[in-house]
Amino acid sequence: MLIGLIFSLLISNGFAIQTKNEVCTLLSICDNIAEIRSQVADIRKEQERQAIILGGHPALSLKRIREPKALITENNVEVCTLLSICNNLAALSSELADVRAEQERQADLLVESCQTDSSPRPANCYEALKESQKSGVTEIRVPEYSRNPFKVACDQESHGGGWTIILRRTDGSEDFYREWMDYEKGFGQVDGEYFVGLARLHALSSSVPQELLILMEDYEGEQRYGMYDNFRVGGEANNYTLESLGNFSGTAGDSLTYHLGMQFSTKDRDNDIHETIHCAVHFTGAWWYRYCQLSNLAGVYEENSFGKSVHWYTFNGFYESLKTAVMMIRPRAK
Ligand SMILES: [Ca+2]
Repeated sequence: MLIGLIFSLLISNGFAIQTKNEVCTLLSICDNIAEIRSQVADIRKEQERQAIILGGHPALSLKRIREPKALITENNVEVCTLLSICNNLAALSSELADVRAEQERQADLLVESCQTDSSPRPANCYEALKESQKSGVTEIRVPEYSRNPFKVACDQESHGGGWTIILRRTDGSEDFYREWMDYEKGFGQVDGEYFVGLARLHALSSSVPQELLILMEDYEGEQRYGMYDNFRVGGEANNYTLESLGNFSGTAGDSLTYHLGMQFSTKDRDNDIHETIHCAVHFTGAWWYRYCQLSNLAGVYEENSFGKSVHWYTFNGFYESLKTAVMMIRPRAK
């Protein structure tokens, strides 16, 4: 009791040991560590805020930072022992390593941001078409996504042109059986097989109503298409739900309206409504699976087993894979 009173008197002048006269005790060490950890936590909060400012799309930029374990509580009720000091120092060391890694990442982002290319860019392939750009790879800037432009492929011939290609299967060169993070960011070669990425797709389709065109060809050379007149994909918060499709027209039949209202699923995210099957794993793809699918354009190329292939049920059924499948969008004509 008396010792406790003496300790409390000794440390009552503040956390830090500021003068040589102050006695260095276990408690004062614990208090100092607690104060340092609290300051590190403040720095991490500030880093999270800056990550959003620097990174553009927060879901892609904000590295998940581990929550520190509170080995010393705010009111310091934990027993202050050599063991707890060692544990706290270990935690502090790990937290500082995280802070440093994040600081280095943000420095890279800052450099990139200072080098931002601010020259004008079309916002999509329809604008590129108006600037007389031909089919092929072009750079677009979508302010809702990022200040920096990114590359997409444009189809300026089919159905009047102006189409931004969002998914393309042509030769099986790219692996489409991938995880959520890849589908969110996009992957592949923009001059070949690729997926534009769910975050970009949301940004592209959320500002202006879009038409969706799907061109498909089977191995007999038969070509069909499907068009929807009001295509929109939701954001990260609802797992990029297929929010709108509008009316269907075309020769391939409608194998997508079945998926309307569904969230996107990948092999590591089961967002379908099938209670016993993880559709993305079962059918080796990634899609707006329901219970499970009528279309699977991100399925396995040249695969011919039930449901796993690149298929569009009302064109080629559930077995034989399509030779080509291209999805593209264009701002809807007013
Ligand atoms: Ca499921």
